[in-house]
Amino acid sequence: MATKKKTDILLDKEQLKASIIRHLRSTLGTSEEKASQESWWKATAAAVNEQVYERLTRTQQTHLKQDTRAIHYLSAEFLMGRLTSNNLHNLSLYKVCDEALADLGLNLSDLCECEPDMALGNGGLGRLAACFIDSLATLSYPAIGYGIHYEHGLFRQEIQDGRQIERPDSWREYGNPWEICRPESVQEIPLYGYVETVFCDDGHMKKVWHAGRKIKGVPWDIPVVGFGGHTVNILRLWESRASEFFDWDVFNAGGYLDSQAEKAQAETISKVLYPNDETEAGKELRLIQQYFFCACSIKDIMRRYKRAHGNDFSHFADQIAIQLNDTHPTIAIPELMRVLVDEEDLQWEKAWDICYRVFAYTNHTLLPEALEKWAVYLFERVLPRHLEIIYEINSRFLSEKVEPMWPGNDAIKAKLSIIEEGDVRKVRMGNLCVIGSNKVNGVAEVHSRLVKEDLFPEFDQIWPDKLCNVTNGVTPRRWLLACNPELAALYDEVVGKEWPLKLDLLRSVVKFADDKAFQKQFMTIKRHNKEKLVEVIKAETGIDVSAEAIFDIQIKRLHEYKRQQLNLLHIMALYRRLLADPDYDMHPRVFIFGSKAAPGYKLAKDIIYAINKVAERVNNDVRIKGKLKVVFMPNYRVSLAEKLIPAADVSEQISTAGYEASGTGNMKMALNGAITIGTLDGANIEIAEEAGEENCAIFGLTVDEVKALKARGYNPYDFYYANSEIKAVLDWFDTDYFTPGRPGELSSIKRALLDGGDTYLALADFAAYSEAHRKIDTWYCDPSLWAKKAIINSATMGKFNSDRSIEDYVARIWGLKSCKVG
Ligand code: 8GP
Repeated sequence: MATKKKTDILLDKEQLKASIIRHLRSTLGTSEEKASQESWWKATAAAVNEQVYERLTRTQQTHLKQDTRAIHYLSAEFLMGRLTSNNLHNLSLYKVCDEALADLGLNLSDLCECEPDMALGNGGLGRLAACFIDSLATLSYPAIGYGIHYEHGLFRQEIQDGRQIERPDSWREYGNPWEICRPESVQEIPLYGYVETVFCDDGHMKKVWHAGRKIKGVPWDIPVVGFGGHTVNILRLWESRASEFFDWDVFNAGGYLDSQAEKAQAETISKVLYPNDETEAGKELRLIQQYFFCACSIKDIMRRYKRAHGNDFSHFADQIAIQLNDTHPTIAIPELMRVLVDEEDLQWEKAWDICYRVFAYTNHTLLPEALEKWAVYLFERVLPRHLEIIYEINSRFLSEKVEPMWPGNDAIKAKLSIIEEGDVRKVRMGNLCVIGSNKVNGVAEVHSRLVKEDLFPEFDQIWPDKLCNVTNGVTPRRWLLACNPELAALYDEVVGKEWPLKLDLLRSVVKFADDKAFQKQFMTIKRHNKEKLVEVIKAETGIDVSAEAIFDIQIKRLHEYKRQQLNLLHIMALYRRLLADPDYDMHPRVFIFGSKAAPGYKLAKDIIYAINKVAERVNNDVRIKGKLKVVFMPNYRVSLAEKLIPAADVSEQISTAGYEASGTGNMKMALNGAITIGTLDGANIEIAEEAGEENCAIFGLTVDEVKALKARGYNPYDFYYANSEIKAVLDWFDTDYFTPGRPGELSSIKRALLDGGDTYLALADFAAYSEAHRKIDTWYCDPSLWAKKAIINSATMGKFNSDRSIEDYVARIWGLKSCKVG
């Protein structure tokens, strides 16, 4: 008999049961008779952690011994969701745990519901980071994620009388079994103060930053279990605390209360995630958050490097790669320069060469309001030494790169400079990122093209090989294996059990797309998932929907460019058609939304209100015979997405072309057999390439047409007067039809679409969108045709495995070697 490898999972059902009970008693301090569901969940997590920790230690030992190059993924957001089912799946323990708990009279899915989501991110960018660290561990790459241990993640959304109300999210109020505090790796971070120029004995000049205060950074490690359970990497999140350094000074001066204030201030830094998606906040606290986690992470990276290489920095850039997830961690560039030049006494040129080779930057959006800029006066106060360093980087860049290429061209210099001139001078973090990184990537083909052509064209001229593409991906472990167990089991049967690692294997399923028996199996699974969602909808909203209907889902942050308002206009148009003709020919449809709006984004919140008000009216109107339902699911989050996505028939991906960098919900829904109704934007283009355009409902203006229309001068009134349906629907917003007794409550939407100029061209795309929906309806009425398209969509999404994205990063940017943990 073959002997088991060390990494094999050794637990059987009885052992797991015994371990859970042992933890229930000795870790949770309770008994089988008294234990709450929550205690059982934590005892289960503790039992699983025995497996996790052993593998974590083994991984760290292997990485230390092999001393290979590692990637450090710096991100202000990691939208992890829940970890229990994910960890069980990745350790191949899910089934055995399910059975062990059943023996104990418990249900694993119910226990999983006890776990609060780790919502330490806003949306796409944060969820991408979570998928990437899953893939890095799965592919056995030495990697560490660095971020912020927010006490409060993204706000919990309540809906009161149709309006979004934000409530604090307290994900770790009662403890989180998946995190480990590491007091042995605490860091101290300077802030404020002044810079002194010191002349050393040997005559050379040195800059010394005298900090005004220091903040303690306490690391919390979340183990990241790769699929197969061999590699367990970590996600290290920094929590801010008051440092004794400062407290004692104040305390000794007799200012106990002040010391309390300092403590509160220090702890404020990691208190809450900024709830902005794609817009910058420009607040001092946010700059400090960014510096805090970057400085802690750079210190941590230095400590590890020095453990192996001492003060010899000649190998630094060979050993260390740092990925900047958007501009939020840009300050890591001048911070590494500061450490190398001021603290390690490297010459500027040497330090810059190292920095340049270490850093790479991913851009996630073209929206100008997302490119971060900080007032110079703020920088000077909070990070005085960094401002000097940025000036030096800028002056060398302008004289060495810009002047030779565009001699005497001040306009280009002004455009490319890290410093923006004006009433308030500003530091442009995007420019600093491009100048300080050896690679810059966009997140889908079309987005990367626009980054090159529209956002950074001159940088592309200076460094023709710097700008590149890595199309996003999603982890098939969470987004198919765990969230859609029936479909996963079907794929196990048809293509074997390797597909969660090699998603391309699903392509062989295409040959069954016409097979009636397979279609039946596939659509029965979809039906089951829809029936489960019917229950969730009822429980969460009280709304009755039928699984007979087409489930049409738009789930993503609320933003005008994502065009939930276009979806709403079309729903209202359908409602009108049904009122005008109760026999209007359409298959029953349920439109489902899940979306949070940034708390300060008034129009986005108005759109949520309008969706809810239209829903109320439509859902209770007996005249339309239940043909149309509208559901707004409150508090959209990862764990809710896991229930919605497997039940989607139609995936709404309707951004104005050129604005959605990639999208990743589009990939998840198609993978689970939904048909995309979408514009040729972001990764939709690549999805349509893979699935075949005939299997998607593509509509609307293309990127080039959007540009051309805007250049010609777009006037939404042209569409308002030319299309009577658009006019009627828009005029409806001014009445009290959806808000009885309160006319005008929804008028802001009409105003934005007409007088506001309809920035995102909803009216221009309306007719095409409506036509695409008719096509969807016709397809659905032919069950075999629909099943075929759904199957092909699911089977052809192999490209969008985040493992493929990671291999692209490795090949194009990071140059890592995988490091098998034995
Ligand atoms: C998002 C993009 O909007 C989305 O298209 C893309 O799929 C995702 O990033 C991952 O690449 N961008 C953001 O989430 C974003 O810019 N957020 C920052 C302000 C927090």
